[in-house]
Amino acid sequence: MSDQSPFDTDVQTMTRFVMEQGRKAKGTGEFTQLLNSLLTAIKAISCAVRKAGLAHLYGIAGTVNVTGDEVKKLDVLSNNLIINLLKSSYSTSVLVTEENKEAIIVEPERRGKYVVCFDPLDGSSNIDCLVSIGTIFGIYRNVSDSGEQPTENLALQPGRTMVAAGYALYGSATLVALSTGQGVNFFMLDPAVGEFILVERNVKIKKKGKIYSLNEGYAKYFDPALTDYIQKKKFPEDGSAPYSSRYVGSMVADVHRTLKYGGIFMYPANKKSPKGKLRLLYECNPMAFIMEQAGGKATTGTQLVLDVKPESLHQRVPLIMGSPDDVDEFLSFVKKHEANA
Ligand code: AMP
Ligand code: P6P
Repeated sequence: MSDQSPFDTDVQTMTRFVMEQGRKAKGTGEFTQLLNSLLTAIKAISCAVRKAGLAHLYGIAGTVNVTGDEVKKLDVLSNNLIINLLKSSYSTSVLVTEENKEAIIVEPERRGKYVVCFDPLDGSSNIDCLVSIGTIFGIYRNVSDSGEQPTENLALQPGRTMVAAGYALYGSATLVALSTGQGVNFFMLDPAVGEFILVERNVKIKKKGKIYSLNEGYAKYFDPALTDYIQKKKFPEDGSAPYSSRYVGSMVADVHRTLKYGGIFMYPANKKSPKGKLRLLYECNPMAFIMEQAGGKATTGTQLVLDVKPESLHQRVPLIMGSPDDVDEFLSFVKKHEANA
């Protein structure tokens, strides 16, 4: 009798996908353990985000994080979930999170060979108005000699050395974008089953888009090259149509839209924020890894993000990323203005 059930009885869940990749990699299983533990934390965060209004998780937790942002209860809960799930995966040795000034050195009895840098709930200033928010993570190998006491310096590796990176978007649905270096895959959470389902394989960004995304409220502080570039997006001189402007103010939402629709997302340096606002280790590097794996480009304006040698855990870098032709066009304006300077 043919299977009449409406359900796919062989659905490709993220857990299966990660285990299959693990088998192919002929690894010890530690990396698979790390990814699946992280996914459990993300599912719990998604559940909390969707219940926050009812569970009174909104509102200020009464503290501020290392970068001076007010810490909201969901931030605290998300941070603790990821720390606890990663530590209990026995696969990590150093954790760097936006919410903790110092790196977390995992106790010896639970230590593994990976370093994870993460922003547990990015865009948290948007929590109370229900705008999409997200989790961002980057995974490195612990490159210290075995037996050596791990330190925060293990997290100061260029993004290019990452083993994997990704993000979770808590939007109209909960989606995870993951790359382990062989392209980008999208997984959507089926809340009925509590599993992420593979929905898009080997995602590629458009070569050129029609959307620019940055906070134009800072136009007063823009440098001449940026002002010139944005002006040309609004008033093209080649007879093409102007670009659309889209800006959510929640990095994961803005980057995911850029990945899906093409175009350019920018949080550039400006006179008010000479290094930009976004943090290298747990915002720019993971997103740059994903963007490059999807055929996009991510630059600080002077070098590729993934080539930056980090100097401190919470350092900021300017970020311009998206469709390669759009990023290259922006860089041509930088070059033009440098030549005229
Ligand atoms: P492990 O021995 O489990 O720590 O894995 C060693 C290396 O194999 C990892 O650092 C990854 O580069 C690769 N690998 C292992 N498992 C997976 C997986 N599930 N997905 C992708 N790559 C993996
Ligand atoms: P602005 C959210 O607070 C965040 O860290 C990113 O998610 C977002 O891209 C950026 O700040 C928005 O900053 O200055 O435009 O409000």
